[in-house]
Amino acid sequence: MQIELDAIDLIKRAGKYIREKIDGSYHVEQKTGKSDLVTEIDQAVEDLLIQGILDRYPNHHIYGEEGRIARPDTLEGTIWFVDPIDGTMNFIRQKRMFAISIAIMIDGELRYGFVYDVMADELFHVIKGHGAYQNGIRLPQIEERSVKEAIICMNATWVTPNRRINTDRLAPLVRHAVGVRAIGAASLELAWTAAGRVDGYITMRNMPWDYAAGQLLIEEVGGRVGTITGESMSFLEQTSVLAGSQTFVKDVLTFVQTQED
Ligand code: 2AM
Ligand code: CA
Repeated sequence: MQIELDAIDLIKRAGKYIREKIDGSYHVEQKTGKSDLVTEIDQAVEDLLIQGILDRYPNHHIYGEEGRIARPDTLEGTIWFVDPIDGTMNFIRQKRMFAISIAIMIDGELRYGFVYDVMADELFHVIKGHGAYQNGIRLPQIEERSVKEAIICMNATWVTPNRRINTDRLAPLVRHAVGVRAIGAASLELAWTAAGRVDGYITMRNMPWDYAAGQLLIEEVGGRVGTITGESMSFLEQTSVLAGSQTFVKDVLTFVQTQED
């Protein structure tokens, strides 16, 4: 499919650009706070991707994290959800474990997803109904694991007092799980869930460009993605994300509901 080849070509070119720039100096700015950052590189990569998409597909819409182009307010037509660097903090401080995340939605349906781990040169990609792949090798169906068999990707923020969820609901998950990991890049945490390296991902705060590509990867291998209360995604606003196998998601929903008073 041409659109798939075009997306991969753009992502690989953007990845090369990031690898060339990562050890140079660049300007860093805070967006909503000290953990929500943007650099000149994020912006340059978003510009490069937008230009590449519009050169080939002038009628398509783009929903990009850095807002370098007006965002659509409906899901009609073809929309590219673009995160030029998912895990900007990792990009700046760890210099690894960040991704370019792109999802393509056609008339409200996710059809293509790409998560490119730039420093590992590892591309996860999915075409709805035609398989999910890790560097071209097809991923098997997701393993069905309950919380007590699972390694969960989750940031510690959500089990310390916060304004989005009562910690009594999530802390028991940490106690029951085999282990908890935090990568710091939502799209990679979702791709790793699809690839079976971890068993699920939970966050209280993601935007569509963070989760859309990873969501399709997980769904294609038989998993489930929704909000922490089990609803489906709107793709237009900030949301919680609960992702994993059918068994994992159902189990977490029971935990969260059991903790309700
Ligand atoms: P980012 O690096 O592209 O901003 C862990 O921080 C994950 O949450 C990353 O995927 C990060 O994406 C995302 N994230 C950080 N701040 C966020 C915010 N204010 N809203 C939504 N997602 C955010
Ligand atoms: Ca980003």
